Amino acid sequence: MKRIGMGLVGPGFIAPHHIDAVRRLGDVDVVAIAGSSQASAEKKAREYKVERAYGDYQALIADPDVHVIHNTTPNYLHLAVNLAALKAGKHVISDKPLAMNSVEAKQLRDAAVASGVGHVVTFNYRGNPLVQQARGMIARGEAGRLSFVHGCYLQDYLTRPEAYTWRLDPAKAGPSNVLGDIGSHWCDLAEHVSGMKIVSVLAELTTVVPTRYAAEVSAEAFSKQAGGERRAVAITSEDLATVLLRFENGAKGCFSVGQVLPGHKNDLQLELNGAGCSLKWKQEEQNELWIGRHDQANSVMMKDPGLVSEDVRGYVHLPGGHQEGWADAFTNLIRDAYTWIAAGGRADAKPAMLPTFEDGYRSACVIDAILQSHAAGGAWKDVQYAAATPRD
Ligand code: SOE
Repeated sequence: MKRIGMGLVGPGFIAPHHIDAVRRLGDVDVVAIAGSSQASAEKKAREYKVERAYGDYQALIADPDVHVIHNTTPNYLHLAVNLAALKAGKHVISDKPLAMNSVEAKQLRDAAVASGVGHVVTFNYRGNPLVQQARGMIARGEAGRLSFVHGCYLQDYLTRPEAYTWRLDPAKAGPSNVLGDIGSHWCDLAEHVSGMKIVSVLAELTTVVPTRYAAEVSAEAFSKQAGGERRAVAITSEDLATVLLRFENGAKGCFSVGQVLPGHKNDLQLELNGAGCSLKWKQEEQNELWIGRHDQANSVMMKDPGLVSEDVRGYVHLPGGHQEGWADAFTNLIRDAYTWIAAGGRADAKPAMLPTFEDGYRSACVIDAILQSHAAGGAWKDVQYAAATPRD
Protein backbone atom coordinates (compact mmCIF):
# COMPACT_ATOMS: atom_id res chain seq x y z
CA MET A 1 0.00 0.00 0.00
CA LYS A 2 1.49 3.40 -1.01
CA ARG A 3 2.01 5.47 2.11
CA ILE A 4 1.40 9.23 2.10
CA GLY A 5 3.75 11.68 3.88
CA MET A 6 2.25 14.56 5.89
CA GLY A 7 4.03 17.70 7.11
CA LEU A 8 2.57 20.26 9.53
CA VAL A 9 3.42 23.95 9.63
CA GLY A 10 2.58 25.93 12.80
CA PRO A 11 2.29 23.59 15.82
CA GLY A 12 -0.26 25.49 17.94
CA PHE A 13 -3.52 24.57 19.71
CA ILE A 14 -5.07 22.59 16.85
CA ALA A 15 -1.87 20.85 15.64
CA PRO A 16 -2.05 17.73 17.86
CA HIS A 17 -5.59 17.10 16.64
CA HIS A 18 -4.38 17.12 13.02
CA ILE A 19 -1.60 14.70 13.94
CA ASP A 20 -3.95 12.44 15.91
CA ALA A 21 -6.49 12.37 13.08
CA VAL A 22 -3.87 11.56 10.44
CA ARG A 23 -2.36 8.77 12.56
CA ARG A 24 -5.80 7.17 12.90
CA LEU A 25 -5.98 6.70 9.10
CA GLY A 26 -3.29 4.00 9.14
CA ASP A 27 -1.61 4.76 5.79
CA VAL A 28 -0.31 8.30 6.42
CA ASP A 29 3.05 9.07 8.03
CA VAL A 30 3.57 12.29 10.01
CA VAL A 31 6.97 13.08 8.48
CA ALA A 32 7.85 16.58 9.68
CA ILE A 33 6.90 19.67 11.67
CA ALA A 34 7.93 23.26 10.85
CA GLY A 35 7.85 25.94 13.54
CA SER A 36 8.88 29.56 13.97
CA SER A 37 12.42 28.45 14.86
CA GLN A 38 14.49 25.28 14.67
CA ALA A 39 14.44 25.01 18.47
CA SER A 40 10.65 25.40 18.79
CA ALA A 41 10.11 22.95 15.91
CA GLU A 42 12.39 20.37 17.52
CA LYS A 43 10.61 20.80 20.87
CA LYS A 44 7.21 20.17 19.26
CA ALA A 45 8.59 17.30 17.14
CA ARG A 46 9.82 15.58 20.31
CA GLU A 47 6.48 16.23 22.01
CA TYR A 48 4.47 14.76 19.10
CA LYS A 49 7.04 12.02 18.32
CA VAL A 50 7.70 13.28 14.81
CA GLU A 51 11.05 12.46 13.18
CA ARG A 52 11.95 15.67 11.30
CA ALA A 53 11.82 19.30 12.45
CA TYR A 54 12.29 22.41 10.33
CA GLY A 55 12.73 26.04 11.47
CA ASP A 56 11.57 27.18 8.02
CA TYR A 57 8.30 26.12 6.36
CA GLN A 58 9.86 26.36 2.89
CA ALA A 59 12.27 23.54 3.83
CA LEU A 60 9.39 21.36 4.99
CA ILE A 61 7.48 22.02 1.77
CA ALA A 62 10.61 21.06 -0.23
CA ASP A 63 10.93 17.73 1.62
CA PRO A 64 10.27 15.06 -1.07
CA ASP A 65 8.80 12.70 1.54
CA VAL A 66 6.06 15.25 2.34
CA HIS A 67 3.09 15.05 -0.04
CA VAL A 68 0.46 16.89 2.05
CA ILE A 69 0.91 20.16 3.95
CA HIS A 70 -1.26 20.83 7.01
CA ASN A 71 -1.21 24.59 7.63
CA THR A 72 -2.08 25.39 11.25
CA THR A 73 -0.32 28.76 11.40
CA PRO A 74 -1.97 32.01 12.53
CA ASN A 75 -4.17 33.65 9.89
CA TYR A 76 -1.51 36.10 8.63
CA LEU A 77 0.68 33.21 7.40
CA HIS A 78 -2.11 31.31 5.61
CA LEU A 79 -1.62 33.08 2.25
CA ALA A 80 2.16 32.61 2.04
CA VAL A 81 2.29 29.03 3.33
CA ASN A 82 -0.71 27.78 1.32
CA LEU A 83 0.54 29.47 -1.90
CA ALA A 84 4.05 28.01 -1.44
CA ALA A 85 2.61 24.52 -0.90
CA LEU A 86 0.32 24.75 -3.96
CA LYS A 87 3.19 26.04 -6.13
CA ALA A 88 5.29 23.04 -5.01
CA GLY A 89 2.48 20.73 -6.15
CA LYS A 90 1.63 19.60 -2.61
CA HIS A 91 -1.91 18.93 -1.42
CA VAL A 92 -2.97 21.42 1.28
CA ILE A 93 -5.18 21.12 4.36
CA SER A 94 -5.49 24.61 5.84
CA ASP A 95 -6.94 25.74 9.16
CA LYS A 96 -9.83 28.21 8.95
CA PRO A 97 -10.33 31.00 8.21
CA LEU A 98 -8.63 30.45 4.86
CA ALA A 99 -7.00 33.88 4.89
CA MET A 100 -7.07 37.39 6.41
CA ASN A 101 -9.84 38.60 4.06
CA SER A 102 -11.75 37.70 0.88
CA VAL A 103 -9.08 39.22 -1.40
CA GLU A 104 -6.41 36.84 -0.07
CA ALA A 105 -8.94 34.00 0.05
CA LYS A 106 -9.81 34.50 -3.64
CA GLN A 107 -6.11 34.41 -4.54
CA LEU A 108 -5.80 31.08 -2.73
CA ARG A 109 -8.99 29.70 -4.27
CA ASP A 110 -7.83 30.62 -7.77
CA ALA A 111 -4.35 29.14 -7.17
CA ALA A 112 -5.87 25.95 -5.75
CA VAL A 113 -8.29 25.47 -8.65
CA ALA A 114 -5.42 25.99 -11.12
CA SER A 115 -3.06 23.66 -9.21
CA GLY A 116 -4.96 20.38 -9.72
CA VAL A 117 -4.08 19.16 -6.20
CA GLY A 118 -6.35 18.63 -3.19
CA HIS A 119 -7.15 21.76 -1.18
CA VAL A 120 -9.15 21.56 2.04
CA VAL A 121 -10.22 24.03 4.76
CA THR A 122 -10.95 22.53 8.17
CA PHE A 123 -14.59 23.47 8.63
CA ASN A 124 -14.59 20.37 10.78
CA TYR A 125 -18.17 20.55 12.13
CA ARG A 126 -19.29 19.22 8.75
CA GLY A 127 -17.73 15.92 9.88
CA ASN A 128 -20.46 15.23 12.44
CA PRO A 129 -22.69 12.39 11.17
CA LEU A 130 -25.91 14.07 12.34
CA VAL A 131 -24.92 17.28 10.52
CA GLN A 132 -24.66 15.14 7.39
CA GLN A 133 -27.97 13.45 8.28
CA ALA A 134 -29.67 16.88 8.42
CA ARG A 135 -28.03 17.93 5.17
CA GLY A 136 -29.24 14.80 3.40
CA MET A 137 -32.79 15.20 4.72
CA ILE A 138 -32.89 18.76 3.36
CA ALA A 139 -31.32 17.78 0.02
CA ARG A 140 -33.96 14.99 -0.38
CA GLY A 141 -36.76 17.49 0.32
CA GLU A 142 -37.79 15.83 3.59
CA ALA A 143 -37.82 19.20 5.39
CA GLY A 144 -39.71 20.95 2.62
CA ARG A 145 -38.92 24.50 1.43
CA LEU A 146 -36.71 26.25 3.98
CA SER A 147 -37.93 29.60 5.35
CA PHE A 148 -35.60 30.25 8.30
CA VAL A 149 -31.97 29.31 9.16
CA HIS A 150 -30.67 30.49 12.52
CA GLY A 151 -28.39 29.75 15.43
CA CYS A 152 -25.33 30.81 17.31
CA TYR A 153 -21.75 29.99 18.15
CA LEU A 154 -21.02 31.04 21.75
CA GLN A 155 -17.88 30.61 23.84
CA ASP A 156 -16.51 32.15 27.03
CA TYR A 157 -12.74 31.77 26.74
CA LEU A 158 -12.27 35.53 26.28
CA THR A 159 -14.54 36.59 29.16
CA ARG A 160 -11.72 37.91 31.40
CA PRO A 161 -9.74 41.04 30.35
CA GLU A 162 -6.55 39.06 31.09
CA ALA A 163 -7.41 36.63 28.26
CA TYR A 164 -5.48 37.54 25.11
CA THR A 165 -4.53 35.64 21.94
CA TRP A 166 -3.09 36.52 18.54
CA ARG A 167 -6.68 36.38 17.22
CA LEU A 168 -7.23 39.80 18.86
CA ASP A 169 -4.28 41.33 16.96
CA PRO A 170 -5.47 42.58 13.53
CA ALA A 171 -1.89 42.26 12.21
CA LYS A 172 -2.03 38.47 12.87
CA ALA A 173 -5.75 37.65 12.61
CA GLY A 174 -7.12 40.23 10.19
CA PRO A 175 -9.73 42.92 10.95
CA SER A 176 -12.14 40.44 12.59
CA ASN A 177 -11.78 38.30 15.71
CA VAL A 178 -14.89 36.26 16.53
CA LEU A 179 -16.48 36.37 13.06
CA GLY A 180 -13.31 35.21 11.29
CA ASP A 181 -12.57 32.63 13.98
CA ILE A 182 -15.93 30.95 14.64
CA GLY A 183 -18.44 32.96 12.60
CA SER A 184 -16.69 31.39 9.60
CA HIS A 185 -17.60 27.92 10.93
CA TRP A 186 -21.25 28.90 11.47
CA CYS A 187 -21.70 30.54 8.05
CA ASP A 188 -20.06 27.60 6.27
CA LEU A 189 -22.26 25.10 8.13
CA ALA A 190 -25.44 27.11 7.45
CA GLU A 191 -24.73 27.17 3.70
CA HIS A 192 -23.51 23.53 3.61
CA VAL A 193 -26.49 22.03 5.50
CA SER A 194 -29.18 24.23 3.93
CA GLY A 195 -27.75 23.96 0.41
CA MET A 196 -28.41 27.70 0.04
CA LYS A 197 -26.02 30.66 -0.32
CA ILE A 198 -26.17 33.70 1.95
CA VAL A 199 -26.69 36.67 -0.41
CA SER A 200 -27.11 39.66 1.92
CA VAL A 201 -26.31 40.55 5.53
CA LEU A 202 -27.11 43.20 8.16
CA ALA A 203 -24.80 43.25 11.17
CA GLU A 204 -23.83 44.86 14.43
CA LEU A 205 -20.42 44.13 15.91
CA THR A 206 -19.43 44.87 19.51
CA THR A 207 -16.17 44.95 21.44
CA VAL A 208 -17.41 44.03 24.93
CA VAL A 209 -13.89 44.09 26.41
CA PRO A 210 -12.14 47.15 24.88
CA THR A 211 -8.88 46.83 26.84
CA ARG A 212 -7.10 43.56 27.60
CA TYR A 213 -4.00 42.80 29.64
CA ALA A 214 -1.74 40.54 27.62
CA ALA A 215 1.02 38.42 29.08
CA GLU A 216 4.39 38.68 27.35
CA VAL A 217 3.91 35.20 25.80
CA SER A 218 0.72 35.01 23.74
CA ALA A 219 -1.56 32.13 24.82
CA GLU A 220 -3.55 29.78 22.56
CA ALA A 221 -7.33 29.58 22.73
CA PHE A 222 -8.68 27.84 25.85
CA SER A 223 -5.18 27.63 27.36
CA LYS A 224 -4.53 28.74 30.95
CA GLN A 225 -3.43 32.36 30.73
CA ALA A 226 0.29 32.75 31.43
CA GLY A 227 1.38 34.57 34.57
CA GLY A 228 3.96 37.35 34.86
CA GLU A 229 4.07 40.93 33.59
CA ARG A 230 1.13 42.17 31.50
CA ARG A 231 0.71 45.04 29.05
CA ALA A 232 -2.53 46.89 28.36
CA VAL A 233 -3.75 46.39 24.78
CA ALA A 234 -6.54 48.42 23.13
CA ILE A 235 -8.84 46.00 21.29
CA THR A 236 -10.28 47.08 17.92
CA SER A 237 -11.88 43.82 16.73
CA GLU A 238 -15.20 42.35 17.81
CA ASP A 239 -15.81 39.74 20.51
CA LEU A 240 -19.58 39.74 19.92
CA ALA A 241 -21.64 39.98 16.71
CA THR A 242 -25.33 39.75 15.79
CA VAL A 243 -26.23 39.28 12.13
CA LEU A 244 -29.42 39.14 10.02
CA LEU A 245 -29.26 37.03 6.85
CA ARG A 246 -31.03 36.73 3.49
CA PHE A 247 -30.58 33.51 1.54
CA GLU A 248 -30.76 33.01 -2.22
CA ASN A 249 -34.19 31.30 -2.15
CA GLY A 250 -35.72 34.15 -0.12
CA ALA A 251 -35.32 32.37 3.21
CA LYS A 252 -34.34 34.55 6.16
CA GLY A 253 -31.85 33.89 8.91
CA CYS A 254 -29.91 35.21 11.85
CA PHE A 255 -26.99 34.20 13.98
CA SER A 256 -24.95 35.49 16.90
CA VAL A 257 -21.36 34.77 17.79
CA GLY A 258 -19.49 35.71 20.94
CA GLN A 259 -16.55 34.64 23.05
CA VAL A 260 -17.27 36.57 26.26
CA LEU A 261 -20.41 34.68 27.29
CA PRO A 262 -19.89 32.77 30.58
CA GLY A 263 -20.95 29.13 30.58
CA HIS A 264 -20.84 28.65 26.81
CA LYS A 265 -17.76 26.56 26.01
CA ASN A 266 -18.09 25.52 22.36
CA ASP A 267 -21.77 26.10 21.86
CA LEU A 268 -22.42 25.93 18.13
CA GLN A 269 -26.14 25.61 17.32
CA LEU A 270 -27.83 25.44 13.92
CA GLU A 271 -31.59 25.23 13.29
CA LEU A 272 -33.31 25.05 9.93
CA ASN A 273 -37.09 25.46 9.61
CA GLY A 274 -38.87 24.07 6.55
CA ALA A 275 -42.50 23.56 5.60
CA GLY A 276 -42.13 19.84 6.40
CA CYS A 277 -40.13 19.89 9.60
CA SER A 278 -37.52 21.71 11.65
CA LEU A 279 -34.04 20.33 12.28
CA LYS A 280 -31.77 21.45 15.11
CA TRP A 281 -28.22 20.34 15.91
CA LYS A 282 -26.12 21.44 18.92
CA GLN A 283 -22.36 20.74 18.90
CA GLU A 284 -22.24 20.24 22.64
CA GLU A 285 -24.92 17.52 22.29
CA GLN A 286 -23.58 16.31 18.96
CA ASN A 287 -24.97 12.75 19.15
CA GLU A 288 -28.56 14.01 18.89
CA LEU A 289 -30.58 15.63 16.09
CA TRP A 290 -33.86 17.31 17.10
CA ILE A 291 -36.66 16.97 14.55
CA GLY A 292 -39.60 19.32 15.09
CA ARG A 293 -42.98 18.63 13.52
CA HIS A 294 -46.34 20.42 13.28
CA ASP A 295 -48.72 17.50 12.83
CA GLN A 296 -47.00 14.81 14.89
CA ALA A 297 -44.78 14.49 17.96
CA ASN A 298 -41.31 15.97 17.86
CA SER A 299 -38.46 13.46 17.97
CA VAL A 300 -34.74 13.21 18.71
CA MET A 301 -32.60 11.03 16.43
CA MET A 302 -29.65 9.51 18.27
CA LYS A 303 -26.35 8.97 16.43
CA ASP A 304 -26.82 5.32 15.46
CA PRO A 305 -25.60 3.52 12.30
CA GLY A 306 -28.95 1.75 12.17
CA LEU A 307 -30.87 5.03 12.03
CA VAL A 308 -28.84 7.36 9.81
CA SER A 309 -29.23 7.25 6.03
CA GLU A 310 -26.94 5.07 3.90
CA ASP A 311 -24.78 7.97 2.70
CA VAL A 312 -24.07 9.04 6.29
CA ARG A 313 -23.16 5.61 7.68
CA GLY A 314 -19.46 5.99 6.80
CA TYR A 315 -19.20 8.89 9.28
CA VAL A 316 -20.46 6.72 12.19
CA HIS A 317 -17.87 4.43 13.82
CA LEU A 318 -19.62 3.11 16.93
CA PRO A 319 -23.07 1.66 17.71
CA GLY A 320 -25.86 3.83 19.10
CA GLY A 321 -25.25 5.02 22.64
CA HIS A 322 -21.46 4.82 22.22
CA GLN A 323 -20.91 8.57 22.10
CA GLU A 324 -18.67 9.98 19.40
CA GLY A 325 -17.08 13.37 19.87
CA TRP A 326 -15.25 16.38 18.55
CA ALA A 327 -12.08 14.46 17.58
CA ASP A 328 -14.12 11.79 15.75
CA ALA A 329 -15.89 14.40 13.63
CA PHE A 330 -12.56 16.12 12.94
CA THR A 331 -11.10 12.77 11.85
CA ASN A 332 -14.07 12.22 9.51
CA LEU A 333 -13.09 15.40 7.68
CA ILE A 334 -9.40 14.44 7.58
CA ARG A 335 -10.30 10.93 6.34
CA ASP A 336 -12.37 12.43 3.47
CA ALA A 337 -9.46 14.78 2.70
CA TYR A 338 -7.04 11.87 2.31
CA THR A 339 -9.57 9.91 0.27
CA TRP A 340 -9.60 12.86 -2.13
CA ILE A 341 -5.79 13.16 -2.03
CA ALA A 342 -5.41 9.44 -2.78
CA ALA A 343 -7.54 10.09 -5.89
CA GLY A 344 -5.06 12.80 -6.90
CA GLY A 345 -7.23 15.73 -5.78
CA ARG A 346 -9.23 15.54 -9.03
CA ALA A 347 -12.27 17.86 -8.88
CA ASP A 348 -14.66 15.01 -9.81
CA ALA A 349 -13.30 12.79 -7.00
CA LYS A 350 -14.02 15.16 -4.08
CA PRO A 351 -16.31 13.74 -1.36
CA ALA A 352 -19.52 15.88 -1.14
CA MET A 353 -18.95 16.73 2.53
CA LEU A 354 -15.39 17.99 2.08
CA PRO A 355 -14.87 21.79 2.37
CA THR A 356 -12.30 23.18 -0.08
CA PHE A 357 -10.62 26.54 -0.68
CA GLU A 358 -13.82 27.42 -2.57
CA ASP A 359 -15.76 27.14 0.69
CA GLY A 360 -13.01 29.04 2.52
CA TYR A 361 -13.37 31.84 -0.04
CA ARG A 362 -17.18 31.80 0.24
CA SER A 363 -16.95 32.11 4.02
CA ALA A 364 -14.47 35.00 3.70
CA CYS A 365 -16.85 36.83 1.33
CA VAL A 366 -19.70 36.53 3.84
CA ILE A 367 -17.50 37.74 6.72
CA ASP A 368 -16.26 40.71 4.64
CA ALA A 369 -19.88 41.69 3.85
CA ILE A 370 -20.69 41.51 7.57
CA LEU A 371 -17.77 43.81 8.40
CA GLN A 372 -18.88 46.22 5.63
CA SER A 373 -22.48 46.21 6.93
CA HIS A 374 -21.35 47.19 10.41
CA ALA A 375 -18.89 49.80 9.08
CA ALA A 376 -21.79 51.38 7.15
CA GLY A 377 -23.61 51.90 10.44
CA GLY A 378 -25.81 48.84 9.95
CA ALA A 379 -26.90 48.73 6.31
CA TRP A 380 -27.80 45.65 4.27
CA LYS A 381 -24.76 44.56 2.26
CA ASP A 382 -24.73 41.99 -0.56
CA VAL A 383 -22.12 39.23 -0.44
CA GLN A 384 -19.59 39.92 -3.21
CA TYR A 385 -18.35 36.59 -4.58
CA ALA A 386 -16.59 35.76 -7.86
CA ALA A 387 -17.06 32.20 -9.23
CA ALA A 388 -13.91 30.30 -10.18
CA THR A 389 -12.75 30.05 -13.78
CA PRO A 390 -12.93 26.29 -14.48
CA ARG A 391 -9.53 24.63 -14.92
CA ASP A 392 -9.09 23.75 -18.61
C1 SOE B 1 -11.34 29.19 19.33
O1 SOE B 1 -12.45 29.97 19.13
C2 SOE B 1 -11.51 27.84 18.62
O2 SOE B 1 -10.39 27.06 18.89
C3 SOE B 1 -11.60 28.02 17.10
O3 SOE B 1 -10.41 28.61 16.59
C4 SOE B 1 -11.86 26.66 16.46
O4 SOE B 1 -11.98 26.79 15.05
C5 SOE B 1 -13.14 26.06 17.02
O5 SOE B 1 -13.38 24.78 16.44
C6 SOE B 1 -13.04 25.94 18.53
O6 SOE B 1 -12.72 27.22 19.11
